[in-house]
Amino acid sequence: MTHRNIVILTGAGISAESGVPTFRASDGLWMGHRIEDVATPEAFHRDPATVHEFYNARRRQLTEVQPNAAHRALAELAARWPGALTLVTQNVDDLHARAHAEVEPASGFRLIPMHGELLKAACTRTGRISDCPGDLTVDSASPHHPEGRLRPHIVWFGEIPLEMEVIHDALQACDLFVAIGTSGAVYPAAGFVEIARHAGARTVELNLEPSLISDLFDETHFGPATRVVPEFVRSLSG
Ligand code: BJW
Repeated sequence: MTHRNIVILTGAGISAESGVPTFRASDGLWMGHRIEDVATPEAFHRDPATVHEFYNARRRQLTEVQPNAAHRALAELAARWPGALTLVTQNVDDLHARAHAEVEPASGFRLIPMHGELLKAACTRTGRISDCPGDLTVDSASPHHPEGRLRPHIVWFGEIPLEMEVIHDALQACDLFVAIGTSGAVYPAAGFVEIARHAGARTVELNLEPSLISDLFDETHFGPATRVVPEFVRSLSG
């Protein structure tokens, strides 16, 4: 089957084999934290030091991990794909960006980190974004406002994910939608498959095991991302 416009949605599962933990492990804890203690604006308001420490630890961990064969297969696809290829990631690590930096993406490619980026910070007064290679504390001053502080550039529960209009337009225009390594537990990302279906796209899920929304896909391929993603990419004619 020949496709032209592709949207790929990735979740924590694509980075799991690089050593980045996924969110919904069996013990219900996420790196020792309950999700509501660290990933809401209310949590940051109540206890900013704990939230900073959680994201500082994850930011430091980025120096110890590398893109894996699944990230690299998508980067190679982006380099050769003649149509539009929109890679939407829910992940806040920089592993897609690093894989794509190793090859020259074709002109129709874009990467959208819809839940933010660990290596960026936002001004609490203006919302303006700056690079954030190191730790943040409650005293980290914003370069954008004299009274501003810095918060992680992360989309927490109750906040609106980034670039939603661009993503929506890409979903409406796609003829192939692929979801990789995501549980289907968090919206709006979990609803993308239905938008793509209504647009007439072929929908494919690649996951270690069935997700909460596997039934919504035309096709499912189960196995570790480092195996099933390169296999699927090889199957696409461009
Ligand atoms: C492998 C593998 C291997 C493992 N190979 N696969 C009630 C009903 C519906 C919605 C809501 C509701 N109440 C509230 C909401 C909305 C809420 C929501 O969805 N809540 C749910 C809990 C129900 N959503 C929001 O608040 C969002 N905002 C919003 O809706 O705004 C309104 C709006 C939207 C649009 C337009 C206008 C207005 C914001 C959501 C923010 C999510 N933030 C987080 C944390 C921040 C980032 C961070 O700290 O890292 O983002 S939550 C967390 O979950 C993180 C992830 O990006 C996200 C998704 O998780 P993901 O990636 O799916 O990971 P896991 O762990 O769940 O799954 C891993 C998968 O990998 C599994 O399937 C494994 O099988 C697989 N896997 N190893 C392949 N080797």
